[in-house]
Amino acid sequence: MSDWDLLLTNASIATLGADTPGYGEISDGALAIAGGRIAWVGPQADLPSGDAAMTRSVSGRWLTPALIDCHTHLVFAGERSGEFEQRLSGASYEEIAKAGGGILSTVRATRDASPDELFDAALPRVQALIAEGVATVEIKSGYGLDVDNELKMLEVARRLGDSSGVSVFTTLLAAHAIPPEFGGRADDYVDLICDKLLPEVASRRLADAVDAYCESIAFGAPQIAKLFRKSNELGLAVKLHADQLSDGGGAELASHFGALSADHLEYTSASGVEAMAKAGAVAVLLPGAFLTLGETQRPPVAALRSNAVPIAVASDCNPGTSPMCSLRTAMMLASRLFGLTPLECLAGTTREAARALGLADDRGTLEIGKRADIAIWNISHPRELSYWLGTPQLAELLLADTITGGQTTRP
Ligand code: DI6
Ligand code: FE
Repeated sequence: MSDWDLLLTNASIATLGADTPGYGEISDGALAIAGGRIAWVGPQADLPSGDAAMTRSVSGRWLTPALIDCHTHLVFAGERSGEFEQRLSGASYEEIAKAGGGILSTVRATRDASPDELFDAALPRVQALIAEGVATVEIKSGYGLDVDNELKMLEVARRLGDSSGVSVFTTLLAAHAIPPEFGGRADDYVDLICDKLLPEVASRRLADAVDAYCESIAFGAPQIAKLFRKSNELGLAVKLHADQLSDGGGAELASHFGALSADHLEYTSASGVEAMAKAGAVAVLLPGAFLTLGETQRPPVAALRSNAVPIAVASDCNPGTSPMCSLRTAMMLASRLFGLTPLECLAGTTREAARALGLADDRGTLEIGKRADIAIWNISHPRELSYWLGTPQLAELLLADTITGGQTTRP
């Protein structure tokens, strides 16, 4: 038995370690992996003695934690380019939603699609993320809006993880829109979610968390409070689409229920940011939706920083507001549109994205004990990852499961 399954040498390393300043840069570094976990990392000159089943030089390339996309809606059928055209001619997202388009148009297409059709449509989206270094993807339901179709979406999401090799974490977003058959009866729909869908999802362990859309065109605070209370009772983590189009007190609401994250946040107030800081909720910023909607109100980045709220960045891949299957693009947009530094963007798609999924102890940095999902890059500095647009720079994505033959433990 060797001490290590794999030893990488001659590496430039950005550990993104929480207690290290900046990128946590190590030049002339080495990294050892055992049982799918990082067993040692540091300057090669300090490498302790040990033998490795395999040793590979990465020829000076950069290693970072594999990227994590912590907010996607990438399981869906159809597309909504017609609505994009309508918005370019002046229609608003809310107007289109109120006229029965928007999310409900994707609901119709998704209900009509078989599980295989949904899977086949979504797999290339997952593969596009993998091709740019993503090893962990969160996928939400929310285009089924009834028991069978929400379960169908979650099952397809789980299957995507099983067949693509990356870790998929699923989120029940049944409270995304009011389904047409519940028109004018949103409370009854919330009851259906709480009484039927949530218990079934929890007992079948089909979702890792519960999300909701807090907005005047979707659900209000009392409805979401009921849903979150039930989720907490069932031991499911919560997170919230908060303050995207207006300040609906979403950041405060999410914080009150101990949410892992509050996402979007363009209209979040100072008190919302303070509530998040107290609750330890991650701010997930979604520049793809900001860009696609032609939004001008930016999330309160300065307040998030001064209150030390952790900031993550995600693709929000969805057919309505963020038709973008690229986390690298989200990083570049987050720096240009929101003023995040390239370091914040990389931390936001590794360490802080892991935190947003409740996985801070498990992955997202290159530190001893962390899951060995590692991206190897053809770059000369990690800031480049938030600079190029649409430029392939991934040399290799090393997955813990590939090294262990699928035996890496999952939290
Ligand atoms: N906010 C978003 O940006 C997505 N969901 C949400 O609550 C949009 C989903 C869609 O328009 O299909
Ligand atoms: Fe979203």
